Amino acid sequence: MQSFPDIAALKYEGVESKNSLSFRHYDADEVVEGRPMREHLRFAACYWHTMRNGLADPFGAPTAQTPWDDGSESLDNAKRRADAFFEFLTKCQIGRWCFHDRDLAPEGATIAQSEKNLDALVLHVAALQRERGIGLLWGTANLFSHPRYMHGAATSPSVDSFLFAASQVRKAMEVTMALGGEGYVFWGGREGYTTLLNTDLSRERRNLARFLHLAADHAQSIGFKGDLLIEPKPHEPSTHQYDSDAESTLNFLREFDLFGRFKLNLETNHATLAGHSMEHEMTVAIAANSLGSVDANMGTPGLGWDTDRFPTDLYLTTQIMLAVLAMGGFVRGGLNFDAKRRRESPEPIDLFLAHAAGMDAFAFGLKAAARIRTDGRLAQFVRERYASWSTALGVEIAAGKLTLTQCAQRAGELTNPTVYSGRQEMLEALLNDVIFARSRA
Ligand code: XUL
Ligand code: CO
Repeated sequence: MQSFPDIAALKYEGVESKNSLSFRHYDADEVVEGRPMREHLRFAACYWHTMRNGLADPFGAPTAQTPWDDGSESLDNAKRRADAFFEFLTKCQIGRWCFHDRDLAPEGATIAQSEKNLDALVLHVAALQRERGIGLLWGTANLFSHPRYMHGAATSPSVDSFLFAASQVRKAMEVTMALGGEGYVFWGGREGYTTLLNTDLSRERRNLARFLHLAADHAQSIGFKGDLLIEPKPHEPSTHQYDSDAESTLNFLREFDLFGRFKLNLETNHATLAGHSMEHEMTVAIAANSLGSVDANMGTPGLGWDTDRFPTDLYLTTQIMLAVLAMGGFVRGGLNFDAKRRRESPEPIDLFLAHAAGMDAFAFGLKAAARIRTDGRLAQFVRERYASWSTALGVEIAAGKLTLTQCAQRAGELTNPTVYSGRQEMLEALLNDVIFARSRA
């Protein structure tokens, strides 16, 4: 029995199509820079927002209409939800998915019961994955909803909470591996503080590092070959989260001898909450060879919280895909729509419309990014801007061959340093031209 009987599979219909339940730009087989679009974009949908988010907000009740869900915590209901989700993935041409342990299966009264529930669901979704040819992008453990984690999980003042978190991560990692997951994510929503008045920050950071070492060692011992990913976010629900942005997370990894064992899963709305652009976060991560995957969404300018909107901004998707192409494409990561519909878009069909909007925006962004690279003027401008560092003198300084005094002596031989225009406005216009030129679309 279908959960979405009135919705047909979405197809590529080309830019002239007026059908919102089709793709205008996403043609999975279209080859861009030598690879089909599906391989560049590696789309995933998330289980939590798609299946488990009733669309409540702090002021209002849930609005989402979910006829396949009887609202109970039974295993049968959990399996029906999974059936609906996989039907949705197939109809949207989305080849991957992501989940938290507690989204998928109900928590039991004991750890053993919770693990049994999860095993039952894992068996069920493993069959769905096989039948439909769908893969798991990443799995994770929910270490933030239950009251036992109110003060943190790995960073809780209570050893008991640390132990519970360890048991959850161990299990979630093992089922992620059993489902062929390409990655395993750590997002520490409560790994931070609400007030420094009651917080030993130094101890909490050390405990977080210990936890990550234990998890990485466990991944190694069970032979998990996927990426271990940390997802930065500056705050919400905590006042301050220790993994606040790409730079602070990379610094944390270096400080505690974890660098190289973890990559980053960057989310657009988290970047903007941190006061950065996604372009900034991606550039920082790629420079450290540490970009693993992307949670594709966007914020709402003027609203100071994580609104997780579907990513429809064409500049944003172009910038993201420009960064992805520059690093040579995703290896095990992808674009996971960690996005939710507005509370005012509660119908099942809105799930399809929302994902189609995000997929088309990224397909456009991919093609625009490829055009920018083919055009070449932007990269050429950047190369030429640093030309002085390719002269014999520049190379010697960069290689550490000159002392500060020798640099000062060379400065004395100059009349005035040569400076050129950065041409930002010209470059922005150039970008507009290449992104939106109809003749080249
Ligand atoms: C929260 C968030 C999470 C992580 C997984 O802001 O993005 O859903 O992606 O725990
Ligand atoms: Co996320």
